[in-house]
Amino acid sequence: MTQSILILNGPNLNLLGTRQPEVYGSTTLADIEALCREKAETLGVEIDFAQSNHEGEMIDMLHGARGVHVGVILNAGAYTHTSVALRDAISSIMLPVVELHLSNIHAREAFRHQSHIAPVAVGQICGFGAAGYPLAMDALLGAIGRAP
Ligand code: CA2
Repeated sequence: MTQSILILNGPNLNLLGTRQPEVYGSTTLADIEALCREKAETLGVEIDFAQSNHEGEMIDMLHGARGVHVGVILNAGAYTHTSVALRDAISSIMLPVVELHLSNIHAREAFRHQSHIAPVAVGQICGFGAAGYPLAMDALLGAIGRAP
């Protein structure tokens, strides 16, 4: 059976490409989804590409990933810096999670330097804009032992 990856995007990422292009680029979330679908084809995997502005809904999606997806790529947006609940959800699902950010969160405001996700993620990719998504797909498959 074809392996599947959940690519989950958090709050405000639906607005990509409409505001703050100097920080997040001019690529829209639909462009990023297309990029991920192209990459998925070359890797021979399926993807479920999702976005939610709601913490509880993101937790439900993470819980639902068990037994369906082989791992998760998570851009949790600002919840990265605030949500112990998302961290606990990641710990509970026993699936590899790659933390992803468009911007380099370590080069920005101090409150963005802390991630509740990082300690329970297999790794973090940040600062490469939309190109980080296909990088994260390679990294996740590498982490589960399915090297490109
Ligand atoms: O760099 C990233 O990917 C972030 O996860 C994006 C979050 C931010 O809170 C994190 O610190 C880093 C914010 C996403 C907001 O996206 C917007 C898009 C267009 C206009 C305004 C916000």
